[in-house]
Parts: sequence; C-alpha cells; structure tokens
Amino acid sequence: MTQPDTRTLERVKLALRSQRIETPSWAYANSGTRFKVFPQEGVPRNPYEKVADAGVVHQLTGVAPTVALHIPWDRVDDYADLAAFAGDHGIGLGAINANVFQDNDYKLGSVTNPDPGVRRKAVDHLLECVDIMDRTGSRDLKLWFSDGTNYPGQDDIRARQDRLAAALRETYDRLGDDQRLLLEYKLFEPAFYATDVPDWGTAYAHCLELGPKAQVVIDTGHHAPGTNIEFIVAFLLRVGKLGAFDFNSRFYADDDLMVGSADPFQLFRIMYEIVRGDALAPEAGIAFMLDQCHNIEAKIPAIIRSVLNVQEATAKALLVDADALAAAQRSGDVLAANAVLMDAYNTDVRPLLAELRTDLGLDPDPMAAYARSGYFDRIRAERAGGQQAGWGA
Ligand code: LRH
Ligand code: MN
Repeated sequence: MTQPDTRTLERVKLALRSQRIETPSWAYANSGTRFKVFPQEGVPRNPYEKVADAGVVHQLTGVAPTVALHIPWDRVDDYADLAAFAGDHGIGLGAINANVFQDNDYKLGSVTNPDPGVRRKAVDHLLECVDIMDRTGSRDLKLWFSDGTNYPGQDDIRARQDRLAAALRETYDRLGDDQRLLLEYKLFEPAFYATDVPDWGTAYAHCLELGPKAQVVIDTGHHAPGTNIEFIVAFLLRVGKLGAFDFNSRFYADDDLMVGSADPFQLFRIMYEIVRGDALAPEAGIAFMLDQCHNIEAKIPAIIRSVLNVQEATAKALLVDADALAAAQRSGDVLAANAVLMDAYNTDVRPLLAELRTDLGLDPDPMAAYARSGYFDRIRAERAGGQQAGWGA
C-alpha cells in the first residue's frame, strides 16, 4: 500500500475545500422517536437560535454554510430577516422542507387523500413553501410524503398515484426558474402496508414526468435492509436525476443516527460514486444534507461529528487511484480492483483533514474546539427559560 504522493494530497485537499454540507434545523432542536423525545439543556427555542447553532458548526468545520428549514417548525414572521440573521452568522438558508405529515386532516393522506378538500389544503401548504423560498432565497423545495395505507383495500393504489401526480404538477408549475423540487422516497413508516413514494423508482418516475426542475432525494435511512444505495446513486447520477442526499445512518430502519456511525464503509462507497460521477463540487448541483435526530447525544457536537464523518468518507473516496482501478477492472482482475478501493478506504485521512483545516485557518480538531469554546455553557444559561423547540410529534 503506497502512501498518497504530494500531488494527490493537494488534489484531494482542493476538492475537499469546495465540499458543502447542509445541516438540518430540526437536529438542533428536540427530536427523537415515537416513544420518547428527551429534552436537553441549551436547546434552541426558536428558528433564530437554531440558525445561530448552525452558524457555529460552519464556523468550526468550514464546510456547512447552509441550514435547511422545516415548515411549520421554522415558521417566522419575517423570512428575509431570518435570512439576514443567518448571514450575520456566516451562513445561508437552504432547502425548505414542507410538512404535510402532522396535521390531523392528513390521517388518510395529504396530497393523496380521498377527500379533495384535504388534498387542496396539502397542496396549498406546498405552494406556501415556494412563497417562503422566494423570501429566503432558497433553491430547493424538499418534499417527503408520509402518505400511504396500512391495510390492503384501504384505498386505491393507482388513484393515489394520480392524486400525487396532480399535486406535484401544480407545485412544479409554481416553481421559479432557479428553483427545484426534490422528491424524497421512504420504504415505510408511518404507513405500514403501501407508501405512495416508497422507493427510488417511484420518485424517479414522477420526477421524469414532471420535468428538469424535479430531482430525487436519497435519504440513506429510507431503504430496505441490504439495499445497495451506491447503485441508486450511480444510476440517478447517470440520468441526471440525483438532486440531494439526506444523510444519516441506521442499524435497522429510519434510525436517523449520525451519518457514517453505523456503516462508514457504505458512506465511503456512496461518496466514491459521487467522486466517480464528478458530482462533488457545488456546481454539480447535488445538495448534501444531513437529516438526523440527536435524542440522547449532545446535538451540536453530534452534527459536527457528522460533518467530519462525511468529510472523511469523501477524502477516502477522492484517494481512490482511478487509473489503477480502471486497469484492474479492464483486465478483470477482481481482487486487484477491490484492493484499490479498500486501500483508499483503509487510509487514515484524519491528518490530511487536520492539515486542510489549518490551511483554512480553522482549528484542526473541531470537536475539541467546540468543547473549548464555552458555547454550550453560554447557550445553556441564555436558554434556561422558555419553550424548547421540537418537531411537535
Ligand atoms: C422523513 C424525513 C424527511 C423529513 C423528516 C424530518 O422520515 O426523512 O426528510 O421531513 O424526516
Ligand atoms: Mn429525510
């Protein structure tokens, strides 16, 4: 195993400099499982405090310059003012996440509900989110639908697809020229028989039908166990329909744990397909977002750790010797080809990343820098009173 030469290390560092990871506002607030959401000291009480925490993550990592919002969890009177506040904290407002999964009216579905009045209400919320994007300057509307059924016969699977397509069409036609619709799929939960957008194929088909401003979101926790997610990444990249990731990790289902914590090798394989597809740089248009819940662990350090995990997987992916790999693949040398990938994966990239942070004028160890910063002590004191923000489940 040869150590990467200086030219390779400089190439890798240059690519890592342009990496952008979007953090989710809801991960700074109380969020957890259906059984229990454990409150924590210092948790934000409003979107401004969530944005301030996201600013600290960017300040320490240098690669997390935007924060995704979720409506209504992040509803404010003046979105332009929130965007200005974010700017004062060195970041911008990212994707706008619609929420048609928590209102009592959506028991039998939102945009797919048998009741046209309920469908109208749901679509109006999606359109309201586009209005908000106009004010926050966000490019992406992210749509996840909890819609589905629990028992065979409960509703007509095909008719629900017609309703979904109609809602997506109306929302798509409302988008501005520089705006996108990102459609997220999920195998199950909260529906336990048929989910209306259950897999990448269904999301891809709807996005194809809609047009170029519709792209697929891959949430790494939304697949059946054993799914080869990097295959989905390679396929959607090839057809230009991969819009974004919701990064997290899981041992079983939609566990929403820190990305890379359960399966760092899978994250490496996913980032390798991104590098192989020349899709890492912001110009490629892929939104790399975290979508996690930190129910028992300290939230800001968990998000910093997650950003570092994505950086580490990306650095390893960038170290893959593409020429050696192509040669081994061409000659059918299975073991040699696999070894090229494993050599990169087994490379300790932490010194390289520490060097990059020093080059960027940052502390080489963001976790230690956060612990030393006193920020937690400050917010714990400042945010002692008031109602902690949560995801209202
Ligand atoms: C659904 C999901 C979706 C978000 C929510 C917080 O499981 O992944 O992306 O809206 O989590
Ligand atoms: Mn998600």
